[in-house]
Amino acid sequence: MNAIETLDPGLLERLPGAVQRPSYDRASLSPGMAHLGVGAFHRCHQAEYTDDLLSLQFDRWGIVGINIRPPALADTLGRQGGLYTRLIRENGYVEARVIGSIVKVIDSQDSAAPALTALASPDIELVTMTVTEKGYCHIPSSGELDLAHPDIVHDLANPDTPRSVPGILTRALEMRRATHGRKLTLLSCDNIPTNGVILENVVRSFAEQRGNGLTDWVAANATFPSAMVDRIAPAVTRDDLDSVEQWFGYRDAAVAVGEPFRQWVIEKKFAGRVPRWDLAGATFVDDVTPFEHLKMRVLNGAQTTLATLGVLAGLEHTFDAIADPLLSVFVRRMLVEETLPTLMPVPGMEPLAYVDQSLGRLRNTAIRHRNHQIATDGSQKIVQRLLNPIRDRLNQGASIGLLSVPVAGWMAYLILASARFGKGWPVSDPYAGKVAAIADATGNDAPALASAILAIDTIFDPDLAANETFRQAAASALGELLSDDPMAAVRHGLEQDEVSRLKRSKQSAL
Ligand code: CS2
Repeated sequence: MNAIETLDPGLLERLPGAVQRPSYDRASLSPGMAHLGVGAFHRCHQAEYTDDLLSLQFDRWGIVGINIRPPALADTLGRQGGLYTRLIRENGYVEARVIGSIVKVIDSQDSAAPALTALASPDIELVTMTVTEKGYCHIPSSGELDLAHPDIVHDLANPDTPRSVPGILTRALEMRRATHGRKLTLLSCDNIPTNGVILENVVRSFAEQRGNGLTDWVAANATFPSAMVDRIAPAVTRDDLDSVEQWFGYRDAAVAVGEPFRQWVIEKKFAGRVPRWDLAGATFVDDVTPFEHLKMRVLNGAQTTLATLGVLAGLEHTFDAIADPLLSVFVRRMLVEETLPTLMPVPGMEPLAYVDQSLGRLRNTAIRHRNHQIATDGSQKIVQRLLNPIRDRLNQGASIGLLSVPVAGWMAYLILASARFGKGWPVSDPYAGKVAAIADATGNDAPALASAILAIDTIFDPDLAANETFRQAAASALGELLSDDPMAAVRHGLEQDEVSRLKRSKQSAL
């Protein structure tokens, strides 16, 4: 039997016909940008847009992929010369393409030195990043750098050997100033609100702490555009790797799987040259805010709602949760009744059509996005997905009964995982320990639990946490979610919404 071949540059010319390959001369592609956080999302999004652009307009825009956290890249992408298969899947449909835009990978998990050398190189004109919400070391409720964060404390004491994203980027900017002084665009591609502003905040605050005039240099030589990024690309599984081998006859350790839909809206705020991703389907705009609110509140809001409520209902994936008739009615009603009225007009998008398109995307059974994966780091996600729309609704004097249910869902998800409640699902969230301690100390008393969790002011801004309507809605939903019939919270949310709808329509008829 012949040994199975592994994807590498040598295999490019011999790929099966069903697999598309780069149409440009990859051997002459040189690095011009770096990316921090080479996960499934980057491989399905920025790297694919760049690959599209390179075949339309070849330029010096090869990507240097850097990981400062696990997994290591050397044994997967590294061995494959940066090549990987990107599968687009929708129910029974599969499209395969080998992406060539990553020209080099760097593992910098043990020491920041390799990352710093790459980021400080004069060849690099742009840094993009997907480092997850918590990578910014900011306080979710305020967007400011968390100076008490252990990695920030470490990095301020040891600025030459940083471990955090703000510490590494600031050190790289300092090295650029000291060596060649070239400008840099730093483009966040994470789902945090005003991601460019938050990135700029954390780098500026870190630089301020360093002193030495770095803040002025950064203000004059670096920009931090905001961006809205979108494509559902869950963590890759062994099954995905096996599928490529079965379908196409080669082994690829760095497969990425995404849905057909993709979108990228980028603020036009560049320090120098950037890739013309607008030629490849991205949109360059003056203000990303309306796009960002729409995406985070609708698509991501629906995902978080289905994830935590889905786990509580015993469901595994997003598509399982949205196939549940109750959850599906709930999530659509929540988005249409409560979320949509908080959105600004978005050029070229009809909000209701966007809701239905988003929910349609979540029904894709080939995208096996686990509810636990989306529930990961919920504390870093609920502000932009649920709490900001709740705040806007309260300011409008409007109902929040539906949006409060998934907020309680996040609380219940962490409470039930605690030793005292003992559901035993493994959770990963920087606030898991804090919520478990509250649960252990409080026991099964929903109002007391909700009250103690709402008092965490780094997540819940104090004005919002003090709002009686919100407190009551969260506490009552939490009580039901912790009961033997968790979906009662969802049913009651809908019933109450029905009552207030009837009241509203009677009033408007008078
Ligand atoms: C998901 C996102 O895990 C999560 O938090 O909600 O990764 C989501 O799939 C992407 O934002 C879609 O663009």
